[in-house]
Formats: sequence, C-alpha cells, structure tokens
Amino acid sequence: MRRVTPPRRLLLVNGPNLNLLGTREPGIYGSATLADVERLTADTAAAYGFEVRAVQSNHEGALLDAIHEAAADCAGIVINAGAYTHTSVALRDALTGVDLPFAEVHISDVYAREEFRHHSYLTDVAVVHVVGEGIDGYATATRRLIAVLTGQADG
Ligand code: CA2
Repeated sequence: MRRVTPPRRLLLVNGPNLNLLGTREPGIYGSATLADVERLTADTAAAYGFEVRAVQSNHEGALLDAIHEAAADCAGIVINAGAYTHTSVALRDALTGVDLPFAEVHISDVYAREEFRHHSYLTDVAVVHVVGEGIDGYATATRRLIAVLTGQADG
C-alpha cells in the first residue's frame, strides 16, 4: 500500500573506493573524508527536516541490497556510484526498480576526464545530476533532490 505521508529520510549511497576519500588522489578528489561527506549530506538534509542513512560498499550486490531496502523507508536516494556508474546495468535496474527519485553526484568533473567516464548508466533516469563541485556537490544534490521531493522544483 502507498504511504500517505512519505518518509522524511534519504539514503546516501557511496560506491567502490569512495572509502579512500581523503587518503589518496587529493588532486582529483580533495582532502575531505567519507565521514565528512556523510556529515555534510546529513547536515544539509537536516536543514530541511530530512534524515540520512548512509551506506558505502565496494561490493555491487551490497549496494543493490541497500537500494532495495530503501524502498521501505526512504523518500529518495543520493548516489555516487563511483566506477559502477560507467559499468552497471544492475545498479540502474535497482534504482529504477525501487522507483525512488535519485540524485546522481560525482566529485570530479567526469566529462573532463577519460572518455570511459563520460557515459553513465544512471544519468538519463536521475532527477538530479551534479558533477565537478567537489564534495560540495553532495550538498547541492541533496538540496535539489529535496526540492523535487517537496514539490519546490523539478530537478
Ligand atoms: O568523481 C567521482 O565522484 C567518481 O564517481 C569517483 C569514482 C570514479 O570511478 C568515477 O569515474 C567518478 C572513483 C572513486 C574513487 O575514489 C577515490 C578516492 C580517493 C582515492 C582514490 C579513489
């Protein structure tokens, strides 16, 4: 049965290798850690009365499970799928399968990098798409997703 009042909760998904944030490649990904990303996203959502459940995994199936579970108690998803962005039809199918609006975020400007990063299996089904803003992009993506969820914007 469809809920009358949607939950004011978002799922934040970070994919493979994003647990390394702040430890390597600061020239591309900056010096903030995954904990900083999760805090920024939670603080941004809290300003609008939303809470955030965060998951990071290096395993595709664990990401799919977390997305499936979100269908029960989340209103939307903020996701940086890492390299699975460019490879995973399964991830795309999970996101469209749960039918939750989602924001795709990338820390780096994927379009200014190698050609294999230019294609995303997620972009055409995302309601929000943010690239190249560093970790601030998570705050932008969260604000824009909440605007869509609360009827303040169309993405
Ligand atoms: O720019 C992004 O956010 C990416 O999603 C990051 C992925 C990359 O495969 C995508 O093309 C773009 C890689 C995440 C790896 O993160 C690291 C962080 C610090 C050190 C090493 C890897």
